[in-house]
Amino acid sequence: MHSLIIRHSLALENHRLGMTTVTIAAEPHPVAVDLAATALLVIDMQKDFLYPGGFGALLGNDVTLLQRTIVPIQQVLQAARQRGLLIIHTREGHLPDLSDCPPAKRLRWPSGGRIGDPGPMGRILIRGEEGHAIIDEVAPLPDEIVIDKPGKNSFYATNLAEILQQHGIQNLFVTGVTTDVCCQATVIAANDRGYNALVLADCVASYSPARHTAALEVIKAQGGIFGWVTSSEQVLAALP
Ligand code: C5J
Repeated sequence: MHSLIIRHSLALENHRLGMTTVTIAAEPHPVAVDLAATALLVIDMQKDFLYPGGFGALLGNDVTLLQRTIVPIQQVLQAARQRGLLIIHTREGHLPDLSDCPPAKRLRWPSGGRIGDPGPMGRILIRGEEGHAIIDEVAPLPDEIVIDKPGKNSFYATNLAEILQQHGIQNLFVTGVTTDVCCQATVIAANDRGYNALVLADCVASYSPARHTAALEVIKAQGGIFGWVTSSEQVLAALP
């Protein structure tokens, strides 16, 4: 927590010096962001979504399609850490007694593939189980914020809004999985709450390349109806 405050103070100091507004190449148009008011969001990079035997795999998906996000997220994480950006990781999952999991979210799948059922990495999508953990490659540092969320949208039933407000955040670099589910749900919710969401296309992935493309199309359509689509390359190139 202490070094989090120091890093954030550094970002605020840079802001005071007027050094932090950068223009990022993006679609549908370039966007200027104040880095002191920008957080990196790393959504649900959990074994349950990226590894065989997790929730994603049990739903019949090819989890290897998500793995191309790992290296670019590592690069963006490293750059964000060096520059003192606020970094927030999320994890989708439920309490062991399932009291925070609406029955409708479980019962739409056959027994054996449901949230809370036993799987090779412990109970599926349950907090504290191996499958719920963030993969080692992008693991949070001890001073980084980790938000446990019971929904797809990262604002639902979490303190994300309060955290962003406390840190004066207006812009979100959005990374993680999956593009069309938790990333898109979070971007739509962020837009309604007044945030500028910039989705890094190579740092998000779907179990369906078609749905990945479609989700990004929806986000950037109509002049950026929900936000912007950019890439790790464009963000890294814009950072001072
Ligand atoms: C899903 C997510 N796909 N993190 N969750 O159920 O996208």
